[in-house]
Amino acid sequence: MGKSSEVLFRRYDLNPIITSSDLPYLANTVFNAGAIKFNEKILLLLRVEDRRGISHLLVAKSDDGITNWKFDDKPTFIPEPDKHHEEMWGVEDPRITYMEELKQWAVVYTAYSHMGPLVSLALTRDFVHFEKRGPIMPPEDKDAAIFPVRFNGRWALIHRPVISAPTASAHIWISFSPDLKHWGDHKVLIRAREGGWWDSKKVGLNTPPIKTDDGWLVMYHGVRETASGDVYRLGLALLDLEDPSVVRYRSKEWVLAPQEKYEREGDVENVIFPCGWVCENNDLKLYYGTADTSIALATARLDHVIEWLKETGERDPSCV
Ligand code: M1P
Repeated sequence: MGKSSEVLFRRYDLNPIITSSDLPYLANTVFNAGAIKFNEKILLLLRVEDRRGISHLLVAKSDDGITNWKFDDKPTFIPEPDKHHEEMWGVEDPRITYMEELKQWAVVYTAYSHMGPLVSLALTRDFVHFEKRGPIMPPEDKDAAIFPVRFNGRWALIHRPVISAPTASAHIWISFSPDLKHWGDHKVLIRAREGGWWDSKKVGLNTPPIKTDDGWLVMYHGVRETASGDVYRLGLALLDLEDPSVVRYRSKEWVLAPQEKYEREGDVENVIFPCGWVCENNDLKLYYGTADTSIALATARLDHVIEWLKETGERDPSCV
């Protein structure tokens, strides 16, 4: 098939699809949305940053996942620092997974506490009522998503702790839990590469795992530090179906990088940052935040993505 990474994902012509001027109330920016199919519609759980700099989450729904977005008329999921101290400076970057066993959706999000960002969990059936379960990883940790099924009786979570001295590095980890509360068996999953690589400064998970015949597909961001600041680009990995702590393939090249004006200019330049994707009949819709300012859409064919990854990807020899 020989697809190149350059044409794997195609941007929607009329990007960005959602900006702050579309929202039903005044806000600074809208970006980094969780995305799922819900009751025959595409549901986005948008991160909205208000004009204090604090983020909350807002539901938007659309029949085709591109146009005619209907927004909740007020914030859907707000920080509640009185009950949840860890949400003092906002709730950010939700990743959503349907947990068949629980018959509920798990929303894993970043709570911005006064001790730094950490990973929190909420459960919902309807995206109206949420049961907040509180922090599941201490600071500094973020960029997390849960798998939809257990592995040998345990849930699995991908997340991204930050290590300070001596390396000041940030790699993607996987952890396991019998009850969604107590997490252990922590293991590095995807390391930041070194030197000149596009993902040499840090990496972090973007989208929740999609189950395919060839493994669990995930998308992650790699950051490179340049003379004019950080550049966020997107790569892929395929994890073993039975043991998701094993990386089967990891892309060498990025599959999407900031290129368009709306990706290069905004509150934070040169950032593309998905938190969700929806796959139906082999059609993949990727929803991504652009420059921490608006939401854009790119599409791909799932079989092309998997084929490309298997043809050109590498096994990560450095995983422990
Ligand atoms: O500003 C770019 C992104 O920075 C953070 O991502 P990370 O810590 O993984 O580099 C996140 O806070 C994200 O929300 C933001 O888009």
